[in-house]
Amino acid sequence: MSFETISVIGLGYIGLPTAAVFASRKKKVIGVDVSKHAVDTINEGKIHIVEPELDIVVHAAVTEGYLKATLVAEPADAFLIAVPTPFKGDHEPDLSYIEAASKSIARVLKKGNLVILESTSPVGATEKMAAWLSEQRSDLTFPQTHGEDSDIRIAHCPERVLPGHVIRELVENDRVIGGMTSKCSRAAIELYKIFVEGECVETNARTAEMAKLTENSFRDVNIAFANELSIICDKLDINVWELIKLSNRHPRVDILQPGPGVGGHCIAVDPWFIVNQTPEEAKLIHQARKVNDSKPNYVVNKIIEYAKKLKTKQVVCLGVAFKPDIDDLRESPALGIVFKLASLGYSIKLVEPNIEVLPELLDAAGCQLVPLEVVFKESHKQVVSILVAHKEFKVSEKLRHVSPLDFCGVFPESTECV
Ligand code: SAJ
Repeated sequence: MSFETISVIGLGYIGLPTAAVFASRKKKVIGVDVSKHAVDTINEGKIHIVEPELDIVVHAAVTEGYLKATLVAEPADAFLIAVPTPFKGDHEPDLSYIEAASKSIARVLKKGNLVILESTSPVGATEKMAAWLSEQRSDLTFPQTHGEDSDIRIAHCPERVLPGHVIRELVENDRVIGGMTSKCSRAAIELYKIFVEGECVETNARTAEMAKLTENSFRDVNIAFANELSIICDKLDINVWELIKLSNRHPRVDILQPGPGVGGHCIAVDPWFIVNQTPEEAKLIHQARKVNDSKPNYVVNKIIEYAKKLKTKQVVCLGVAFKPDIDDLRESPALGIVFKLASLGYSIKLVEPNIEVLPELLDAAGCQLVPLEVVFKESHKQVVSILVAHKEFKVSEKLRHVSPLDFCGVFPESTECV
């Protein structure tokens, strides 16, 4: 198959880098998004999200004429859908963005096209997407009814890149390619081989969907284990960081790090897709979610306990991002901790080296963004707690000496670690 024009639907954290990398390989790329702001920004050669190196790749792709963004889908040889799959209600996956994206491309589909679902999805979502496409286009044949002879090829190829390292990981990581038929898989492999230097491994769509959910659930369960250990160790007066370091010296043990909870848009979301589909069976995965979701509350209680000891209502929180060395505050456990303390009448100062202006909601909650130096003034009259292991905190000798409540092992040898 020849892929000269590639369309990417959804120009967010995954779609935009993917579109830009295809364009950097001199393919004509049409990016489609419902946000006029995103479309206009990209067409100016700029980006509307934060990701290292992405600005350079997008700028080059747009100025050289290989990438353009539009609000309405146009014909192409291959379509990649990379829209969000959040959950709604009681952790039920919300496929409405995939449905809307499918309907938006159905109109321009033609015989020989390849459609790929990249969005992290519950098992069966690719089949649903195929059904939505076929409902719209009864003049075309699809793999669910015509197998290898279908006019349209369909596959699920989940993204697996780590925010902050997207451009490198897109190229270097192996890809799981799950076609609805073997011909579909082979077409998708050919497409990804345009820029993927890792291996493209063939499977079916359902296994590919489950592989992605499994990877993130594995990480969630491992972090839950570490978080549970941290609570047990606190009770037994053991330094959890030392404990994990020692245990990890075993050749077959590799425990992750405890923290104030699990944030971001993936690890805290994807395991629910498995729990939602198989609630009776997914007991461990469900319990891990509960352990990680309850950790911020545990942290709040530890801070309150310490504040009572110091007879203060002043708390300094170090870090608000959802993980170290990024500026992304969305779905951050630290944010939840800060809001809870503010609602209980604590006066909160925040140190977040990765942002310059406090988001409105934090401002409205009475929080103040301050430089790290503030911590060293009257530190005995305030609870200093580390919520994110940013590099700026790790190198501060002065910070080590104020004995902060360290919830993420910035100073692992300290006895105040919890
Ligand atoms: N965290 C811990 N302890 C650890 C590691 C992480 O508490 O030892 C916390 C982080 O602080 C953060 C959360 O977990 O709050 C998630 O961070 P992360 O770095 O583990 O993962 P994400 O959400 O940035 O990216 C994950 C990655 N998945 C895996 O590593 C299996 C990435 O490869 C996926 O592409 C991404 O999810 C996604 O989009 O699904």
